[in-house]
Amino acid sequence: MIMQGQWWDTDIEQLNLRPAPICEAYLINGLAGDSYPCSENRMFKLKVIQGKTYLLRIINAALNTHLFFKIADHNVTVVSVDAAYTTPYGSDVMILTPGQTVDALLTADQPIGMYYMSIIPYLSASSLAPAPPRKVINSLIVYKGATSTTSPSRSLMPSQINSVSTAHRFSSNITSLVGGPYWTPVPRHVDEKMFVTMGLGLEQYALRKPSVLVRQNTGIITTESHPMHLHGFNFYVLGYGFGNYVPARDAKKLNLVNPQMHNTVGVPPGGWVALRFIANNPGAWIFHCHMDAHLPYGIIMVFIVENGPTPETSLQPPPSNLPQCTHDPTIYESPTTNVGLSY
Ligand SMILES: [Cu+2]
Repeated sequence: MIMQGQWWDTDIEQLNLRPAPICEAYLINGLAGDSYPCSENRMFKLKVIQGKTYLLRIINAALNTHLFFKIADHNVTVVSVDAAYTTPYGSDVMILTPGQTVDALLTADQPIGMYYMSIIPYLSASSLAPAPPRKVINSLIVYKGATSTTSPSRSLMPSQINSVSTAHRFSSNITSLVGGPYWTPVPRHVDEKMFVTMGLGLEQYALRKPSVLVRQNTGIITTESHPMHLHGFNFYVLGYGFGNYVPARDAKKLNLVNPQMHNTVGVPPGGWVALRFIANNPGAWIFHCHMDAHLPYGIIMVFIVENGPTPETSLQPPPSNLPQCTHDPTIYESPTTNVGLSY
């Protein structure tokens, strides 16, 4: 498990300020590693045996930053994103948006030694200042038999903080594993189409009942990749693009064969994603940007998915033994509608 995170030397309440303050450091499994003198000897180490293959689950738990992830001298094979199987995809670098997970196979096929496993922020809104610290944060892959005097092999990280093309290449090349566990074909019939725009300084929502939506990322302050996360459902990502979505041009390029399945998708800066999902989970479900500071800006909305025609497609009433709040009925009343809310 590789957990990417952030560390602030500030009151946590300050993180609600807009724009959110820049973090002091990024972390791998809670450790900032040797990029800072004070944490030089506190670096996550993954011990491996030459020739063996390991399954890494990488999680971006950072509050507001996409992160590139790379292992020196090793390629990995991505097998799942957001816990949905993918066609095995070999890559030397990956991008994770806040809240995203990637599972990847790592084969220890290099000479016995030590290799940096590193992250660095990706900021697609490059015109925004101040920029986060552009330090590479390291952890280590340590082969059994490696001597501690060996200096680790370094990763060549994407050179630009706004390496949009590197991020886009990784994101857009993922496809789902057709016929794999839990795989379901993308529905061809669409009941409702939706077009949703979003951006800093501009909010326009034109909503109807869910089933398919094109999400258009616009902005009058700056364009930026917003990691949009949907509760209650996985969705198919049929396509990504830059600029405006033009149905006559873009609709025929959508992937209806093996589109990736996600619950979080990074909308390209100034671009669009085409999503499709089946509204088969009644309740009230939030669809929001996974950068927490963008929620007060308004990049959040709720799908209210109504009950279907049968008991199997309807939300059941709460069980009779569900604890009831009794101390102040003016604050809480027993649910009268079959609506569930998840955070
Ligand atoms: Cu956002």
